[in-house]
Amino acid sequence: MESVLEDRDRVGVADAILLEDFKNVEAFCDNLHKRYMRNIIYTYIGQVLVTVNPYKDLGLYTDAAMETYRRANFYQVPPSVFAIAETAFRSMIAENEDQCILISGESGAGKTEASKQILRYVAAATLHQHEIDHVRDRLLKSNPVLEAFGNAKTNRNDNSSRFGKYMDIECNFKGDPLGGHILNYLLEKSRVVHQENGERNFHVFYQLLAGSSEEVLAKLHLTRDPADYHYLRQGNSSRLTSVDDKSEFEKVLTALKVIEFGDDEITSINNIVAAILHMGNIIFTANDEGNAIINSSPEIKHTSELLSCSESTLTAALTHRTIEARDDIVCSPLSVEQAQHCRDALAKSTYERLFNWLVERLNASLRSTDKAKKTLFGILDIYGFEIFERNGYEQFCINYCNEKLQQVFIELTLRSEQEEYRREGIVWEQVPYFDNKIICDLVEEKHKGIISVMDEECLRPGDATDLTLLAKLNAQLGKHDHFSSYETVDINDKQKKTFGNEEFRLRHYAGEVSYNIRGFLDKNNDLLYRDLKQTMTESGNPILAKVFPKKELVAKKRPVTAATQFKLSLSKLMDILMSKQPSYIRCIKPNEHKRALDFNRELVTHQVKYLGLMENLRVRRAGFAYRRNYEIFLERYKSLCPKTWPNFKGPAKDGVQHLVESLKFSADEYRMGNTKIFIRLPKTLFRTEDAYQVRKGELATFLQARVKCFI
Ligand code: AOV
Ligand code: MG
Repeated sequence: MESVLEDRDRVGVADAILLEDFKNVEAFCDNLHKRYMRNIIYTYIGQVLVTVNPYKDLGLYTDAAMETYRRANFYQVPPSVFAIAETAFRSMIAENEDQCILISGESGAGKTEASKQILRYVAAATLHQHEIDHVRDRLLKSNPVLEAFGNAKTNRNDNSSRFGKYMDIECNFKGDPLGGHILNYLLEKSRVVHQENGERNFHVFYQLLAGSSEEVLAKLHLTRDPADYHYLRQGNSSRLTSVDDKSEFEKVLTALKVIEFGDDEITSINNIVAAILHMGNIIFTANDEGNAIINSSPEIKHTSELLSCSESTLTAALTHRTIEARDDIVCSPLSVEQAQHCRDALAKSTYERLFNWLVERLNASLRSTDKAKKTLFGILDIYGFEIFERNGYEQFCINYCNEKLQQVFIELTLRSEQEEYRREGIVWEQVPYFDNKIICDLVEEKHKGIISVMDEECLRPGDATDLTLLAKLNAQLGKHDHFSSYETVDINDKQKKTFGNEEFRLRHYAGEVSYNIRGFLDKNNDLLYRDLKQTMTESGNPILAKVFPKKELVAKKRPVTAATQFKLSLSKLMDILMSKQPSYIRCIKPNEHKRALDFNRELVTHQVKYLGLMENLRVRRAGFAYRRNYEIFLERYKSLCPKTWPNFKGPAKDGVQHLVESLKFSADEYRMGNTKIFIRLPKTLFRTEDAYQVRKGELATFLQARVKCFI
């Protein structure tokens, strides 16, 4: 607190609630800017932490720094992710209540980095004991493994999360980690077979090539050069300047060892990753009848060898489709284009299932055997909102997910605020804010939303295409305020020429995004032909045999579509988050160039606005900017009133009542709640704090004088 007051001009305020001009977004951004240029990337809005990505190592996360936050009082240490972790952790222990840390912000804003520091902090919270160290190591090492398989370079972030992740750390009553559990959400698997210019495939492919020994490489029939593989060269960007694939691969292997993956498991994984690379190089040509045939023999040979399946079965499955119609079985050849599509579908599906298997395998190793009652500490790190030059089905899902999270933020910050006032018996004033439920409904509403229309079109037999889907969306949603497309925009509208005719545009909470409809139906259907499934169920690779179970072949029911599955899993996630005590970290991206000390005002202001930070601030301020437990308030300021100094015997609330009378707070300046004092304006607090500083000075002089008397 002292530092906050002393350095206001130089480093701004540590809590935006202390800003005089709290309604002004300029003042808010000024404060962030001032701090950012002094390498202070953290600022609070009450209990919410706002971070601005520094794009450089500020040395903030040392063990010593962590120690500073242990058992420290939230307001007496500088803002930090560690303070958020500490506060949530303490309240988990003290109140025995499940916690969750929600980290949001757009792609590249710093969510994953923040989540890693939180995990580190919680994992390091307890003393070293053999069994706990074991769990702790596994929790920490799950990160590099998942990042290798689930992160990739995009044009927004060199280490972009391409899956959503929610991790629970299970703790006993002392806060010792006993185990953990990871939930993963919709991996962007299309990346396995295609990357936009400037982007890469998942890290693990490059790591395997750069980091394997010559011997392993030879066994996998691989070369070192990513450019040799169709699935790696489409983005024309195989090198990362920021990380070294070789040393990253070593870290992944070490992590796998710590988690006790067996050598056979690691070989199985490598075989699958390598098989996918070979698969991408399989070339189809047309025979005289125009049907696809494979004549690139080494690729299909290596692929089938590494997938441990028969070469002839795989060849047949890649070039034919068998359809069972009642009692008849018809096997028809595929065109070259269809065969390529089949090959890519197999690559995507195999990779996705490998990823899911990895998560399950990590969960098995994190599963606690301890029967003690557990409290959960959850950390949510998802893919952030993103807009690219070309946005497809994946961006649609990712941005929908961000809309849902914004809903949680709105509901919980307002709800918890309301509840606190109610609990404490204080009147609440409503603050207007933009509720993005309207956009969530547009996407997910039953029978009406985009997902429903899409599913209907997927199920419609016959001539459904992406374009018929677009026409349906236009017809059914064209009048919605947040939906537009070339067809639905008025001919006189200047905007009209900005629309492509294969696009629809959504006005998201975070900005407008145009989605290209191409691929929507296919990706939503997410079908893998039976022939390929069957081939994989017969694989001798134990992981593949597990992730392609035979029972899938006899399942009569059509699997739910990808978007509906995602919608259901997000809805479950919302329930999980709502049932816990939330803490928020809101990450801001300062510039588009991944550059340090480059604070783009326009960009930051836009994020501050759409994240709802100004409303958040206003809500905190509309009522009472500061609130403090009676005990803590009394302890700090007791020297300011003769009746409470040096000690007050009696309930803290009575002591605080004496204090405020002695400080001459007017009736409007404060309220006495059931357990806390609420102070309306920061200036009241400043006045009190100033008085305290003076008093502290006096006391110090007094003490010094006394000391001198003794010398
Ligand atoms: P994201 O998780 O929010 O994006 P990251 O956490 O991956 O973003 O951050 C992007 C990059 O910014 C990192 O790789 C670091 O180089 C840098 N960075 C972020 N936070 C810090 C920090 N506190 N200190 C130093 N550098 C940092 V995405 O996963 O794309 O939505 O899908
Ligand atoms: Mg991330």
